[in-house]
Amino acid sequence: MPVRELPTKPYHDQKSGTAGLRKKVAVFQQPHYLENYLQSIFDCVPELKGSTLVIGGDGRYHNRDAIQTAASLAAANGVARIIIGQGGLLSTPAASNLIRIRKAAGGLLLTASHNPAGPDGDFGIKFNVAGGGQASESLTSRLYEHSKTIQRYRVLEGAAIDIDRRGEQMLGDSTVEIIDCVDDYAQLMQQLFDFDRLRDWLKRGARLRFDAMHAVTGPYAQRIFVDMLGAANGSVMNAVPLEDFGGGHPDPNLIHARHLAELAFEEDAPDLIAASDGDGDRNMILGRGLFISPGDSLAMLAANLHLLPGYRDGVKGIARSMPTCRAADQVAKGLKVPLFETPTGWKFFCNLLDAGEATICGEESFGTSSAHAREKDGLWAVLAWANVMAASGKSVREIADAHWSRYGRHYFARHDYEELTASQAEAVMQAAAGEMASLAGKHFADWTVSLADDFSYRDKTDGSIASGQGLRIVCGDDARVVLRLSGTGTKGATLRVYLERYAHEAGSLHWKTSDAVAPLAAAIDRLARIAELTGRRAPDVIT
Ligand code: VG1
Ligand code: CO
Repeated sequence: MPVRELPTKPYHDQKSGTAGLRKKVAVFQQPHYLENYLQSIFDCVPELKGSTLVIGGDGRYHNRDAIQTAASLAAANGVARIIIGQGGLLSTPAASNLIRIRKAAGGLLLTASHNPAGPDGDFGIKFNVAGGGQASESLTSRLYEHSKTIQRYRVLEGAAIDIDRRGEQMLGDSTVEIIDCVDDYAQLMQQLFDFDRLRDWLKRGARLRFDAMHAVTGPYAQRIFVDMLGAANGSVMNAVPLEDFGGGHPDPNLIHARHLAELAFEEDAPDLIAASDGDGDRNMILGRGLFISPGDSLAMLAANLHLLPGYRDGVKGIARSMPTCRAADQVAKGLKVPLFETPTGWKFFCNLLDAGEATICGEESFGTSSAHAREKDGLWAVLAWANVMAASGKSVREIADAHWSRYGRHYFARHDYEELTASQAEAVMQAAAGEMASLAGKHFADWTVSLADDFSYRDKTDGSIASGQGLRIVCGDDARVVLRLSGTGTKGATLRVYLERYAHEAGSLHWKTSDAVAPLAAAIDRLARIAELTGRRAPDVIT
């Protein structure tokens, strides 16, 4: 099979967002669109030549075609070994793990996460570097710059591989290895969690329900929960990955997985109810009659992590993205370990994890994970909760109540205004930005502002500075509002408003979240003139 160098014309929109390049499928299907981006990766990351590359995706529409293209470019660009998940499937955390254990020089993760799939849906590609973490901001900007001038790409003519047949095949001079997508990941989970105890817990009657939402975690959950741990058949719902995710929206939150919230309030509800997203990096946790917000989940897992075999040495540090509520800060204080506050996006945790400074990390957007990988990990979070329950003998409700009475409770809600025009979204951000300089010391809802700024972050390891990461209005420990624009959407602009309120008096631990944050929602609406500038009466999604 000859290597061909083909001429191409650059596209000018191959700029990564919060987590990779995400576009409508039709954009990716334009001539040479994917090839251009892939060739930019091979040109900007010369270490890939002669090395190992991991390729896998969340199984969405266009995944299989894109994998053929990626393998052909990889072989033509001199990658020595290409490891691909059977059927083209690899969850994002499993891909991160494979890059680590196989000492790959990088990985191509074909996913648009929780965004809907199908011919009219979204597609995406994320390049992860050696060590398993997402490409840094500086690398993604180099890729973007390169993609704007690219003139040619290399392919292996007539290349085709059988991605369903396990074992080795040759592709030109490269070895392609098709592997079971679950094996290595399941092994990693066994090292971190007490599988005997979990098996026993389930045998003694604990009940688990996990919704894979017809996305990538189905085979992982089925293998781990049912085959290995002995959970009842039917514990895993929607376990078969489908190209269109069954027409659903695999974003595990109270809107898109409302059926799980309803299940949690049924009389005979399972003990632990959970879900993951399209590519397996997000998680949602519910107990009987109770939803655990992601910020609480991070804090509660951090407080209980020492109960789990993989974490007997305790927690070295906790990291959370800036908009994530500050529940974890209280735990860090209690454990006397550092708390790191980073910009939105998992890539900002990677240097802290590499340096061994953070053991557990989390984002309000249903992301939690630990130093075992360099991505957030949905099934890890579910197993961690199950293991804490099994080890402590407590229910989700008991764990939460004990936590809140010790540390206080952070009520948190995120209000999203979707598909705004860019100018509407900018107008809101500017209206708020214009107020920031004069806010300190003023009243905001029922509180007094202690700090108002535009968040920026300096990475201690590489000295890079990420600025413009969100406007925050902080009222001491009591309340906080953050405003930022989404970096993952593929249509219009999305404004995110993050509302947080802290309560620690005995009578204040069981309020309804929407009531608790209502004064903050009203105050930010006045300050940033959200309704007036967007013409929206209410957010589109509240999580
Ligand atoms: C969102 C979330 C962010 C998360 C990112 C990728 O980004 O807010 O916390 O890291 O999605 O998650 P944004 O810029 O739209 O707010 V995933 O599961 O899509 O890889
Ligand atoms: Co995801």
